[in-house]
Amino acid sequence: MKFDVLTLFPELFNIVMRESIIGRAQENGIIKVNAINIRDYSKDKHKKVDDYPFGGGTGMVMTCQPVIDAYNDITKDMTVKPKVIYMSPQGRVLNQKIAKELSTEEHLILLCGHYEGIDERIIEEIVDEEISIGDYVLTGGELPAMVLIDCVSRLVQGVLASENSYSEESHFNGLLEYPQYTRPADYNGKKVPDILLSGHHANIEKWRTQQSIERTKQKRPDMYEVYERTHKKNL
Ligand code: 4FV
Repeated sequence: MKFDVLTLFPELFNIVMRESIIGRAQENGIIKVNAINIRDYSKDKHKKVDDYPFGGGTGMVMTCQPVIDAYNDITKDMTVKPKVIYMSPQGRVLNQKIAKELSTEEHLILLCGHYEGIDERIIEEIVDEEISIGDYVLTGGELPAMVLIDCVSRLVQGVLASENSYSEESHFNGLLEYPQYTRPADYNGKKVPDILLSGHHANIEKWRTQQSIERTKQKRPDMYEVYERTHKKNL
C-alpha cells in the first residue's frame, strides 16, 4: 500500500515513519510512505504557500497554486487517480471501521493543512474525503496523517506478525481488549490472575471475553450499548 503525503513538513514523516512496525513494513516493501514538500511547488518568488484570509480574520490560509500543482505533478502519470484525503477537524472521525475500509486501497494521497487551513477551492478541486482524528484543533495535519497511516498500515496483510495481532485488539470486535499480563507472575506481591497460569486455553478464552465485556461496559458504555445491540441481534 502506498501513501503520498502532501505536507509543508516532509522531514517529520521521514523520521517517524521509518521506526518500528511501519519502518519494517517499508523496508519489506509492503508499505511506502512518500512525503512531498508542497513548498517546492510554490511559484511565489519567496516560496510563500499561505496568504491572508479574504474577509479578514486571524491567521493565514494555504493558497491553491502550490497544493494543486503538487497534486498534478504526483498524479500526472497515473491513469487511476488515488483517493485524496484531507486531514481536517471537519471530517468523519477516524475509527477502526474506517481504518479497515481504507486498508483495502492500493494508494492514498493525504493532504496536510497548516495555519488556519486551506483555500476551499482546493477541497472542491482535488479532495475526495475529509477525515478527522478527533474533535480538537491541532497546528497541522501531519500528526493526523501519521495516525491514519499507522492504524491503516497495521491492517495491511504482512505488516503485523499475524492477523491475531490485531484481531484481538480493542475495537476490532467492538469490545475493548482484555487485561494483559507478563512475567513476573508476582510483582511486589501483585499476582497475575491464576486462570492465566492454568494453561486451560478454553477457560482462558472465556475469562478474556468476559473481561473484555466487563471493561467495555465500565469504560465505554457507548461501545457496550452497540455491542449488546449487535450481539443480541446475532443470537
Ligand atoms: C485535524 C484534526 C486538525 C486544523 C487547522 C490543522 C488542523 C490546521 N486534522 N483531525 N483534529 N487540523 O485539527 O485532522 O490546518
